[in-house]
Amino acid sequence: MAIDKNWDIFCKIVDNFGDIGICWRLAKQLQSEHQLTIHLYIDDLHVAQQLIPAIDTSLGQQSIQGISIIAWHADTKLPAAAPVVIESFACELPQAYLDTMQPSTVWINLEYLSAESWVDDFHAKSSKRGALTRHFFFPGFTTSTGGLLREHAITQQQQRLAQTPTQQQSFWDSLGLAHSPHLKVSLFCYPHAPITTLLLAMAQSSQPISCYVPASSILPSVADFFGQSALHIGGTFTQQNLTLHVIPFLSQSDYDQLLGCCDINFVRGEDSWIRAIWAGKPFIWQPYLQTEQTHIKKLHAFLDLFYAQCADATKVAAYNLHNAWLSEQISTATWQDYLSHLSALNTYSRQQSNALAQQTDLATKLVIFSEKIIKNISENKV
Ligand code: TRH
Repeated sequence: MAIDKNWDIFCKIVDNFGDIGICWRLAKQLQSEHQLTIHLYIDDLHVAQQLIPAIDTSLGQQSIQGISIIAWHADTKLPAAAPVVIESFACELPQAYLDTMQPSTVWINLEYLSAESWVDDFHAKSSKRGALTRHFFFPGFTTSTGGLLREHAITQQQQRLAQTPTQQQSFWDSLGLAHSPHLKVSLFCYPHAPITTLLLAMAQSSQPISCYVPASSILPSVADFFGQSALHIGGTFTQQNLTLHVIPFLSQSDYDQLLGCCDINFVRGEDSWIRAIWAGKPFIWQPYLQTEQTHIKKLHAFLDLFYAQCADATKVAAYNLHNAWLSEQISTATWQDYLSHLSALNTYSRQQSNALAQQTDLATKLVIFSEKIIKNISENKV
């Protein structure tokens, strides 16, 4: 049975860029790979504009890359609900919109990603709200979950980039930078990470390192390390074996290229974490800080899953650097030990990336899931 082609996605920007980063990527993939018509409701166009520079913040509605983007405020006039509605990250649909939903409306709450084992049991459960049914869709790393957000061509694109020096050169040219022969590290993290200790460990590395920092809230810590009062985009700073470049906050596709062109990527939150996996390079993930040490449980669940087949010494080096990144300092020895396993980590990360890319992706699973619900409703099974 053909699924109805109109989907609405609601995105509330709670903090940072993860919510809009994921909703925008999902909207584009549903439109381009599944030929759906997407209306994306966003509550903060100013933040969204950093990821989608084409947004005109003065407009109530606009079309960008085939997606209809709607400014979502308390007084936004909402049309009747689409047949399929994605409520991202429990953002709470407006009452006026809920009032137009039918028992047949497919209402899906898209949850945050976690590698914890409980996700397998909670994925695709539902609860009733009056005559409506709300389905809980959990992204994840196993086949029992909702899968990972992945455009069909991304892993091939990243492999092509890794094998094509001219393509890498064009990327560095676009940033106005020379192609460095040194070990290349990208750094995107939360400001509470032990940034200055990482920079010191890199400066004291046994090999030269080029570090690329997209402009974000960590610049004051980086400035401190280099004894500067502030840093500007385009600035280059050197200490011992470390050369650091402050680059602009990139478009999502350029950020993918940065991840693909670097040898080690420090990533955070949810979306950059998944992108680092598809880049197929060694990466260090900093989870979003949560109460009750939940972020530490999430980190360990992921490390246990991702490094399950990894040789012991390499696995220990990866765990140690992740744990240090979550603590108050990274020692030069921990960093150096990670570097000594880099070749094995590189091969292993590429294998894991390829293995995870064999699973059905999140957008496709969402489409299959909605089709199933629509079919069940039409056959009166719910
Ligand atoms: O910005 P984040 O910290 O978002 C977080 C997480 O999603 C977290 O799970 C959630 O609870 C919280 O928000 C509310 O990290 P994340 O998820 O990696 O999102 C960053 C986005 O920014 C991602 O789409 C990649 C993109 N990005 C660029 O487009 N250009 C850049 O230069 C950089 C550094 C990132």
